[in-house]
Order: sequence, then structure tokens, then C-alpha cells
Amino acid sequence: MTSIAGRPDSTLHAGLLRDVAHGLSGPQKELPPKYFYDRRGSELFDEITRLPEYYLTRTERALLDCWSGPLMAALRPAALVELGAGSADKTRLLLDAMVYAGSGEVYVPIDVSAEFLEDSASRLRAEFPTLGIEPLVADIVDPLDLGDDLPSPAIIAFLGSTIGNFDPAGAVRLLRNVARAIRPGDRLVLGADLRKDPKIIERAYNDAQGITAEFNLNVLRVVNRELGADFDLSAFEHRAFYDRTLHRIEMHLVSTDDQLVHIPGVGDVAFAGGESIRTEISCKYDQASLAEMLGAAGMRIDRWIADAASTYALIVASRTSETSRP
Ligand code: AVJ
Repeated sequence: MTSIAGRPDSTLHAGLLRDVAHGLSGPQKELPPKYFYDRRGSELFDEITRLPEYYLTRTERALLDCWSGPLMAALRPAALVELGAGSADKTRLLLDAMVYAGSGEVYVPIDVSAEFLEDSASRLRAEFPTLGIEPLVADIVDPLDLGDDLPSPAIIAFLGSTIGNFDPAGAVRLLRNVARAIRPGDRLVLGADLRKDPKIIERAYNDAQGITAEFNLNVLRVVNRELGADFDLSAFEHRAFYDRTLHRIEMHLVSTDDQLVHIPGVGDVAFAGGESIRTEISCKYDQASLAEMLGAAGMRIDRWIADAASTYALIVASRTSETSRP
């Protein structure tokens, strides 16, 4: 079990009511994917990462297994900053390599949940006594403030292809925040899922055991519990498909019938049979699309590290000179 499964339910953002009211008012109803991850949702995601169909996590881990050592030896970072510090086992690979390189001084995990951060920080302090473990409570979509005392150079890691949950404009905004926060010698290490046979991608989001369906439906459980809504989970079905034009998976919850859902503070929300809520997009990239997004954000690709089948990539990027700090 990775520590993401220990993420406490208090992670839930105070903005849920606002996001639900706004998300369910448009022609394409939407809920932000960040609300999947209460305790149960985090456990389900943990299960997803071990499914035979879900190649993303194990491919990224295999790349980190091979490349953490050489990368840390080459970059000799004094600091590792992790955006959305999720999966502890991948963090350990990077921290081990940073310590082995002999340059590591601090690890700064960034997450919205203070409780989750303190939990994993105390474990890491015991495991890495030579590192300062300095968690930072922040939402990764907000401007990044790394302070003035972060030792140089730093690696900012953004793993798990979480970048894929943002549309290109949102991804550029996030990457620009990173570009503004880092210094010339710092590097971004980004994990990104790559474009491939759509059948392989669709299978990863439609697993045979139905875990992804459970994960998808869990967002309704969260809204029911947190807002007192009365979503009937048996009246919604999981649907995930690859959009070949936008190069992204879309996950939806499809209403099986005409129905009215009551959400206190929002009101009655009508669903027609077959109407859906889009709960997640998961964008897939190639080198050109990533170079373009990073370029728009004021960064360039220094190294492209992919597996032999080009399933998944680790991208090392740095600031282009014009990018200034805020
Ligand atoms: C954690 C956002 C990378 O998009 O693949 C897994 C979440 N959704 N199965 C992804 C997810 C459905 C995952 N990310």
C-alpha cells in the first residue's frame, strides 16, 4: 500500500459546493477529478495502479528504476520538490538516488492535505535521516512559491501523468507557474503518458474487474457524503473513451434514466437518460505536443526518456532565459 491510500478524507477542498454548482450547470455537466481522492477513492486508485491493464504507473516506475540514478548523478540536485506528492514508492526511488549522488539536502513534498503531508513526512524523516523533509501545503494549480532559501539546484518532480488531467491551456498555466518559480539551474522532471494505439489506452480505463468504474462512481459517493446529495449510484454507469482528435481519454458517468438529483445548497439537478457528467480528462502526448506546451510555459526539453515502446516518458525540462520569477 502506498501512502496515497492513507490520504485522510479532510483533504476535500472547501470549494466542493462551488465546483459542484458550477460543474453541473452547463450543457456538458462536469465534476473536477480531484474529488475522486477521498480515502476510499485513493485506495481504489491504488488498486488501479496494480491492474494489468493500467500500464502507466508500472511503466513510470520502471523508468524511474533505471533513470533516477543517472539523472541524480548528472544533475546533482540539493533539493527535490514534488508536486502533488502522491506515491511514496516512486518518491523513495528519487530520494535514494539523490542521497546516493551525495548532493541531496532537502525534500519538499507539496500537497493540499496537511494531514497527509505530516503523515508521510514523519515516515520519510525516519528513512532519510540526512535529508531535511520540509512539506509545503499548497494546491498545485496555484502560483508556486518555493521561498528564498531552497538550496540549488533543485529538481521539481511532477509525476504520474497528472498533467494529463488538465486541458492544454490549464497545463500551460500550471507549467508557467513552475517556470516562474524555478531558477536557471533547476530542472522540472515531468512524467507523461504518450499517444499510442487507442485500444491499449481505452483498456487502461475500462478494466475487466470494474475497479475504474468503482473509482469513477466514487465521486458521487463523495458528493453525497460531503454535501448531503442523493445521487443513486446504481442509476449511473461508467464510460471511458479515447478522443482521437483531442488525444485524450474522457471519463463520464452516464445517467441510465431521466432523473432528478437533489443537492442541498445547489438545488434539484435534472438528468436525461443517456446524459453524462464528465469526471476526468486524461490527455496523452508526444514529444512535439510536450515541447509546444513547455515552450508556451517558458521551458524547453533537455532530455526525453521513454521506454522502448514509447509508452510513457520522463521529460527533463529547464527554464528558457526570458522567464522571470514573480
Ligand atoms: C492519476 C490522473 C494520472 O489519468 O490515468 C486512473 C487517474 N483515472 N484511472 C489517469 C485515473 C482513471 C490517472 N491520473
